[in-house]
Amino acid sequence: MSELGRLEDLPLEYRQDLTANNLVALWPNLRAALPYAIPTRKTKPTLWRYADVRPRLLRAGELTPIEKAERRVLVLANPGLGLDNMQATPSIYLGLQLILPRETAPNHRHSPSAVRFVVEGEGGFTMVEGERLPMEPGDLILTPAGLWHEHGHTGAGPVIWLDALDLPMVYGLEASYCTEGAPQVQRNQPDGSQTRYRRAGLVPYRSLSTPREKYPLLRFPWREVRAALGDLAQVVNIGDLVQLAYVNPQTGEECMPILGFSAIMLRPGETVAPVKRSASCVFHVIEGEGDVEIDGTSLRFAQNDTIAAPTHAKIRIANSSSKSPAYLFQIDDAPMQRKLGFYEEFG
Ligand code: 1HN
Repeated sequence: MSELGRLEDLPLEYRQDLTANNLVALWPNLRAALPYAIPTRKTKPTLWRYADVRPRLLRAGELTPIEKAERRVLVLANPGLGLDNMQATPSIYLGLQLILPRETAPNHRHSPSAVRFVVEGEGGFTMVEGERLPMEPGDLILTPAGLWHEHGHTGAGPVIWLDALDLPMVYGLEASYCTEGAPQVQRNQPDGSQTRYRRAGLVPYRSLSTPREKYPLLRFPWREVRAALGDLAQVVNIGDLVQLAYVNPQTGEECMPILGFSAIMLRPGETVAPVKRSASCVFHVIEGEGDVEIDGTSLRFAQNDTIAAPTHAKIRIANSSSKSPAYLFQIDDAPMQRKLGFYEEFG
């Protein structure tokens, strides 16, 4: 491997002339753009403690009425990527959103795709294209690109959920925008997608002869995901991952185009070392506590905490309880990387 020429090796007059003509010599920059063996990663292994975020989010509820916020969110921003860029990883936007009783977050739709993972509270709902989806702790709700969505809260006490969006990608492509709309009229069966599609291996008969819906299933109830993980745990060897992916029940493929979603169960006392991957990822702790090690950085996690890991990271996750399982919600950008043809696992 030969040493590449440096910028300083070029005459000043030539460099200035290139600049004046909007030209850049590649060779002094080539190794930065294309490092050997492993990408340059600015993403820092980062943990946001729910105990730190929650009081600040509730304070936002006092300081800023919903009308002044549209969406009342504190963004989980990775310090390695610059807080203003609002990236948990290069591809994943994360925020914790608060809605208070009787508030509504107005109807809109946009080019980025979003999911909501409910963290606490009862009585929240999201309306998607006229379908009212209840939001119970642990539920995953999809609001894909282009679909109208609004939120409301008819219960008591705060409702808080984790928003995950592919915003960094869509914004980076200068393609992120939104449209506002009048409040939706409820027109579908409430929670109808879930009623029709939630059982793996069973789909509505009519769906076989009608055009594919792009997003047939919009809500994945935690109660059922948790039970399915418990069943899977009976047949997976200790130390192997008990992990279920949230997919489109008609195609079996990832349920969203850019970001992927899955749930992991760690049995009491279990430690797992997921295969090293080219995808960046986030873990949100649904239940339990333990330790995660990301590229040598150790982080202790508790319920509702959220953790970001860079691409190509070496990860180890340990459930520190010898009595109770731990459950994690995982977000990654593997769907996008697979589509773009460079997804890798380094087994
Ligand atoms: C959005 O539409 C929501 O609908 C939340 O609740 C957070 C962050 C960036 C762009 C759109 C929502 C968002 C967002």
